[in-house]
Amino acid sequence: MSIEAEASVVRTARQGGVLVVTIANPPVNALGVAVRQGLLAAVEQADAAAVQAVLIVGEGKAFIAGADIREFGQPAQPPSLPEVCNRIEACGKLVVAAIHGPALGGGLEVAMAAHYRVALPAAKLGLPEVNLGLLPGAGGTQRAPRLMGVRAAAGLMLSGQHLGAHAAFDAGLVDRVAQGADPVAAGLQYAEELLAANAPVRRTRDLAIADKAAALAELDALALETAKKTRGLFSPGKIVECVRAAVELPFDEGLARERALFVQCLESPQRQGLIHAFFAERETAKIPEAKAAAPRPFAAIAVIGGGTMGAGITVSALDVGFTVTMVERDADSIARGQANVEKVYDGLIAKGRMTPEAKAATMARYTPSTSYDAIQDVDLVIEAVFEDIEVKKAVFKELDRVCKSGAVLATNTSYLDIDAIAAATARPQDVIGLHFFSPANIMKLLEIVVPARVSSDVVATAFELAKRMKKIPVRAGVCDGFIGNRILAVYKQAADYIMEDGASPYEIDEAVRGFGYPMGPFQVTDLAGGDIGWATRKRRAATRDPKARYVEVADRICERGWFGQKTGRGFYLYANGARTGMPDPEVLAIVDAERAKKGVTPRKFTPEEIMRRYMAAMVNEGAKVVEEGIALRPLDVDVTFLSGYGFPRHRGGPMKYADMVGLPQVLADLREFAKEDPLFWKPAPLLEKLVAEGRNFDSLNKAA
Ligand code: 3H9
Repeated sequence: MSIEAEASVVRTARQGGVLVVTIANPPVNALGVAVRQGLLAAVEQADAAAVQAVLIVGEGKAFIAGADIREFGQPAQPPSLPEVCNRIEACGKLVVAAIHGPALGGGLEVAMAAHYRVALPAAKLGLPEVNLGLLPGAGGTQRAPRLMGVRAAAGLMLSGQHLGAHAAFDAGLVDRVAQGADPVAAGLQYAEELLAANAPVRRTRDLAIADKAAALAELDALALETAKKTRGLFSPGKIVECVRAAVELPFDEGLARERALFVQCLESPQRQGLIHAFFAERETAKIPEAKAAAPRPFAAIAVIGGGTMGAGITVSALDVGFTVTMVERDADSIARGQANVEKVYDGLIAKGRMTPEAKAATMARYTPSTSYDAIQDVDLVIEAVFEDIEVKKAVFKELDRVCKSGAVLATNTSYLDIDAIAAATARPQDVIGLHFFSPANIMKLLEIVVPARVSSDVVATAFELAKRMKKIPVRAGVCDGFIGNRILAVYKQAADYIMEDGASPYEIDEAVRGFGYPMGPFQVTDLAGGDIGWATRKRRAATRDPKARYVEVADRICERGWFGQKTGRGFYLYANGARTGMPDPEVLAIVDAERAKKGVTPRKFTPEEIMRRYMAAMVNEGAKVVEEGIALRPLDVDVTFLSGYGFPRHRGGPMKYADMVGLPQVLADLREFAKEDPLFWKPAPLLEKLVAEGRNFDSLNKAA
């Protein structure tokens, strides 16, 4: 790093008796090595110069968003952030931090090492390291409890939540809330007032923690609660240990303890998985079409269909300020559609999360209609009718008839051929797929399915819609099931094989939960309704490879009318409307009967054996999806599963998981399983190629 570059990311300038230190490291002023060096040099300069105070501010939108996450896993470069924070705190001149935007992680640690803090209205203060598998490692675990008390500090670190300016003031994190958006003006004014009042240098390290005995008792309870709530996660428990050190140890020993535990977190595979997830979620929006074309402008949206999906999509659109016209085929259906929308808002009102006035204001942007003519002026249509290609084609013919030229026509489908739907119109360049997940107003994932003839600006518009709706978009190509449901179908099949070969559905669900999923595959089937998968299996029966192994257990269950939770019975028993199912001996008898019919002698599976197969199936299909260009990169597969299918975030997604296990190991597993069933377990050529070349999936993320 040249001197000029160092100088440019941290600038110093004298304003009267104050040395203004400006961090200018776009986009978010992360604390990379040059910033750390610059900050250290600025404090040295302040101590040596004839100034009375130092003001630290950030340029651009952020104060400081934290350590530079890209440096984790690389060799450490001095000075370390703890050193920088300690030096700021030790400064003999009064140090003030003026916070006008995000002050997160290491950013808040810098602010807490300053002697006084002022926040402006757009400030956001937080210690979100836990979301990255880390803990605040630059004194945050020792300084936050001294400023805000043990319980509040632990809560801030364990939740990763951000506090606004006023909440931070109430919590004791900042000393003053100022108006406006200019941190230099607010900071200088505060510094001058402090100087005029002869305010002392006030070091956070010297503040005492009140009532240590009570604090330790609280921490005992919190340790138990955290272990229960964050099952399987590494860093939350370490955060509690650090806070305990803040109470029990002198400051410098507490810092040393924090450092040791921070390094343990840094070296954990969970940190790798979570940081991969953080960047992957930001990469998925970087698609070729967005570089090639600008989105079309849009404000008025139409949703066709008022069922669960249509209503959920409508709520998503209303929530971010769009006007929505909902179209249904008759008066009864549109009344039901409107009721489905209102039900969501009434639920929020009942929980105290929305006022009736806010509901009325939102519903004022909603127009129900039974006529397509009502949508001739809208900019974007999302069709969400029954999942049947003929029904959808008929809707698109109508859209083609009424919609203005240039309107974007989107279909919400989970597996249908969007090229065929586009071909039903005279404007296939305007037709795109938007696969929302249920409930659409809650689930973050949006698969944006790109058919062959769509134009680039329509794809860019769909990504813009996702951004405005605060969804996580993933670009997918057209195939049966796109990225998510196509891969799901394969690992679900693996689960069925494991079941028929000897493990009970309950053992499989338990193994999958043990891996970190909130639910196992058979619980998911029961929740979604067994009839849905049954319909898909019937649809695929004609095209199924006759040589492919087919497990009939689920069909036997569905034939009895046991569709899961909604019928009180599926793979599990749900007595009296219970939401948690109990194992059902009759289901086990069905499984036994099917095994006997196929001549299978059941064998034992350990949870590890179950997961090796489950994951090998998922990764292998993921590799095929990447190879065929259905997903742009492995990270798109990862984000699909993290945000739409409950894949444990700390494992980074299936492809990242495979990289961490090692692709040679995954390939060896597939080859071993292929001895039993060569058709199902045939390794993806991409996987074989990567192993032969000594590469991993991540090498494809970088190349894209
Ligand atoms: C830490 O501090 C550890 C310390 O306790 C101890 C150290 C010893 N580093 O999100 P956006 C990039 S851990 C590097 O799209 P927004 C991001 O990838 C850190 N890069 O914008 C993106 O790049 P690109 C604790 C970062 O306005 C661009 O900036 N801090 C970092 O929606 C814009 O980001 C956190 O966990 C970073 N720290 O949201 C905070 N942060 O344009 C993490 C962002 O190439 N950051 N980038 O895709 C955030 O929560 C949000 O980025 C923020 C802005 C709220 C700041």
